[in-house]
Amino acid sequence: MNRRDFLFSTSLVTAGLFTQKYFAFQNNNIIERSTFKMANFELPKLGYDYNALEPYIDAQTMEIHHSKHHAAYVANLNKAIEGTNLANKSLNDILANVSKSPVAVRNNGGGHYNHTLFWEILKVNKDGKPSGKLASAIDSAFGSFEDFKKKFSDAATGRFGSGWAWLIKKSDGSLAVTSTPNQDNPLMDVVEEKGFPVLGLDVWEHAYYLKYQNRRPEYISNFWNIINWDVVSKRFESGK
Ligand code: MN3
Repeated sequence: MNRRDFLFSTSLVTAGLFTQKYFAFQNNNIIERSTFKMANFELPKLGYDYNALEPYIDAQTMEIHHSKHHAAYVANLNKAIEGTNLANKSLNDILANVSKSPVAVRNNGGGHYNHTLFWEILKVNKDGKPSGKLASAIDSAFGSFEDFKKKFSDAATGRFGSGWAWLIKKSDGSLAVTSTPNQDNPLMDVVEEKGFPVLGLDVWEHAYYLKYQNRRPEYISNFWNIINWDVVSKRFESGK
């Protein structure tokens, strides 16, 4: 077994820990060299079953999206930062300075962050609406909830190719709607309009094609039935 195999099997048995022992071979003996934070971001578990968002998002789409697409972003992010000085940084730190990193870090770090957020803010909630401070902030930024829905839906529909639509909290605490290509997000130092992502919608075809085919607008209009506004409110109130 070579060293790479050994590191791999070690990370399997210790999956779930943020720090791992680092071992190396010396004089044919395995010795512990040091303990440091490995590149070990993990695929988060969903807080619900793959069929929980039906009929708005089908179980097969959810399963492939989470267990294949998101899992690949995590694996490729870990591969891209392994052995670099990014391996002991938080994902937020990595994204805030992503202009200095290889494009694999940008694509896969963004992919991991964006999907983690996406799973968290989904829940069947037909005709649900924001309330409290978030509802007031939406009214002051956009005029009304209906105006916000239109602006956000337009951003999602109009994103050419693959990307995301966002509701962000800017540094002055106010809200804005933005959109980013690929797996970019508003935390990154490469985007024009920065802010804390409060709500995000994945408009990559892999997010909707099995059920909606080319009908992205229908997927977007159904999104309003699956937003967990309690989680979105918490993101708004805690996010900087
Ligand atoms: Mn996706």
